[in-house]
Amino acid sequence: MRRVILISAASVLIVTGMGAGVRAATIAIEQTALRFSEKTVDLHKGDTMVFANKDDVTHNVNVINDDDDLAADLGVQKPGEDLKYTFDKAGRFKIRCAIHPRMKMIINVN
Ligand SMILES: [Cu+2]
Repeated sequence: MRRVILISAASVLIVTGMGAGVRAATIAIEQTALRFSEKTVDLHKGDTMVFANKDDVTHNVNVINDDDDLAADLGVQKPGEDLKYTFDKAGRFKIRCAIHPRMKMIINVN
């Protein structure tokens, strides 16, 4: 069973694995008004991020690793479309929109 955690500016819900061990989580954030809804998100290895485009414009999420190399180009993301990316490696990742340079956030994977 996978858990979905929605983080929004209004509420931050953090659910940690209890009892039967920690399972990979899915964390959802939104792209709204040409911004990511969180500046920083902390993940565990194996967790999946969902980027939900709530804007009426196309985005293109890039994942950039600590060496400033492109780890993933998630491609064209049309309005209303959700993208998913699973972080299998630890590190600090910069998330950028290739179309809108001011859209930035950080994902720390431990
Ligand atoms: Cu964009």
